[in-house]
Amino acid sequence: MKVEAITVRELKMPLVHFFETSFGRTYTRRILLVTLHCDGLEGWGECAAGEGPFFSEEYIDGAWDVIVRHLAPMLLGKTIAAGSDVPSLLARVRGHPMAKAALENAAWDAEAQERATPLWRLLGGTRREIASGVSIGIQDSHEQLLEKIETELAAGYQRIKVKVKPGWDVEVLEKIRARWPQILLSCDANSAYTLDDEEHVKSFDRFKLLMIEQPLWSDDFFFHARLQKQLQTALCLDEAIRSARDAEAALELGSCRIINVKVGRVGGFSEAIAVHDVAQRFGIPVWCGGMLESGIGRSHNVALSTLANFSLPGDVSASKRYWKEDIVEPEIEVSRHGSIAVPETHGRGFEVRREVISELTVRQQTVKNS
Ligand code: OSB
Ligand code: MG
Repeated sequence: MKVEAITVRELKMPLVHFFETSFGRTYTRRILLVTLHCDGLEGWGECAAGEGPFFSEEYIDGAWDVIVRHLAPMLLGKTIAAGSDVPSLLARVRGHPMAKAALENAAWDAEAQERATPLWRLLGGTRREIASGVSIGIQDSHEQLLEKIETELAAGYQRIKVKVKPGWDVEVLEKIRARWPQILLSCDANSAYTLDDEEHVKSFDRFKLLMIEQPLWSDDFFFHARLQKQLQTALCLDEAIRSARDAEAALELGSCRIINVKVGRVGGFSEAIAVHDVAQRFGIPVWCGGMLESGIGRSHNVALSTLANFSLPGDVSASKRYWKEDIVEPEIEVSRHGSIAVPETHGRGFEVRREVISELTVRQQTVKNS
């Protein structure tokens, strides 16, 4: 496949309901899409970067700039045989994993179309159905949170994850457990705690959580290992794992017993598969995280979740939880038993809705060699 041109687009997509984490509240997503034009094929990718540099250093304006100015020129005019050829072509740029992932994943997306095979199969997946959980943000009141949980359980979701931070944790978990003693429940702190909170976090053990996600600093393995030794509950790392090498370091140190794999955070499908493989070698389960993606990123998350060691329910949930109207067809849907059926069709298996995309687009630029 020769990369003839690359289009970047920013879409403005209001969320059905705001999403709040320990680092802030989002009402409207700015979605960055890239399209690789190669040999008459279009591969689509989504950059998971947030509106601001709060989950990680990356954010949409920076990602746009590094893609247009540095990354796209490294691919333009190149002939690539596979999505897995892309990381080495982009390696000279340090960091910017979410920007790189958008391009690499678009190349895998195109490759799956060219080979007339489902993307999930190309990635090495085997699951025909994936288990779906939900991530529920911090709400205006405890009642509002309990109502949301009730709705999601009624919809069939297999695991509830709630966001926590100091002041929105023990009391909340107490109320959830009082009402639903048995459900699969986890919490995600997005780095809201420090070592001063050790005793406090240890008190979460009584809630029999499936895991506590990323309680400490976003770049730390060492103190998570120390905390893990003090806890009965499994720790799960999200922010801290940016590569397969990180996964290996974390697992050797004992920093966590579960890993959240986000394809954007680790820089694309190749590295995500490598993280999956490292965890599998250590006997550690992984699950697929989400970044409030549109249908493009969401469909890629579905494909990734079909790999064998994605054995825990992920944060990959239905389009309608986020969007009034998604940009793919069919939209991502979840069964009454909380699972997503993996499409048999070639490529990503969810077609782009061009009219909806152009209605939502607020800026667009095509980069090509003159
Ligand atoms: O830490 O998993 C996270 C959303 C934005 C940034 C970070 C995170 C999240 C989520 C939502 O938890 C997952 C989703 O439903 O897409
Ligand atoms: Mg997280």
